[in-house]
Amino acid sequence: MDFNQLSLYVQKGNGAKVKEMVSEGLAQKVSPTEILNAGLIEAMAVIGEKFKNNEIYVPEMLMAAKAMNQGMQILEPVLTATGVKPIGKAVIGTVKGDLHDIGKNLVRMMLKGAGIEMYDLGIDVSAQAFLDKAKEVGADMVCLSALLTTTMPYMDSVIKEFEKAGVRSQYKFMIGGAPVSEAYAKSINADCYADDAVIAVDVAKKLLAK
Ligand code: B1M
Repeated sequence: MDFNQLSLYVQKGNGAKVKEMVSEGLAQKVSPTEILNAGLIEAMAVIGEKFKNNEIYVPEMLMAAKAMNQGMQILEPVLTATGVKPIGKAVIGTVKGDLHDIGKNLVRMMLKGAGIEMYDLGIDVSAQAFLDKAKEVGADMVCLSALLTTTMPYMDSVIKEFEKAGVRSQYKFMIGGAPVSEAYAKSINADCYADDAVIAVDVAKKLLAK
């Protein structure tokens, strides 16, 4: 499979071609993780770099993201296929003010594939919405994603909302996203930080086993 070509189609925002190539790859038994990493995620790294250097602007970034999401839709059933009994429930969302959802969707898919029942609140999610959903579904974990340095502090507000409601100790908090770090997680009293979606699975399993 030509991963470079797949990455170029994502970068150009050609969703139809991305879908076609991902489907062909799966039919040829190419590893879904390899398609994801070498084709799709790689493209977003290039796009991010080009945006930083003012070579492209928000509309191009948005088109690439849409094409990436189309590819991920084809990969989702393969990545989330699981025969295991549910090991816990988690609510996930991108925090208020933040519209980035590709990383969050990946984390959701991988956790679902690991047997965790996932409730996805989407993007731009308020602290109150996280709290309401966690209570409603009886979640074990709350997963927060942020991609902007300006929205990352809202993770603290979410945890504080749970503290204010007197229910903080009933939930484990996992946080992640490009600007987030282990040190930041500690500073806001989150239970853990995961660097990427694969690590998130390990971390979540350990947390839920406690
Ligand atoms: Co925006 N954007 N963006 N963007 N965007 C970044 C994040 C940026 C780094 C680009 C850059 O300057 N190089 C920059 C942020 C700078 C900063 O704050 N430090 C930026 C900016 C500035 C902006 C706007 C402000 C631009 C503007 O309007 N002037 C604007 C903000 C809008 C808003 O949110 N309010 C904006 C808008 C957008 C689009 C809407 C156009 C689009 C998003 C579309 C979508 O998501 N549906 C977009 C995109 C696509 C990007 C880049 C290019 C790609 C993000 C991505 O999907 N990466 C991004 C540059 C980059 O990341 N290199 C950029 C691929 C994805 C697989 O990785 O999301 O990091 P990631 O997720 C990883 C890990 O972080 C981790 O696991 C994931 C999988 O391995 N992870 C978790 C994520 N969440 C986790 C949760 C966990 C655990 C791990 O536990 C719960």
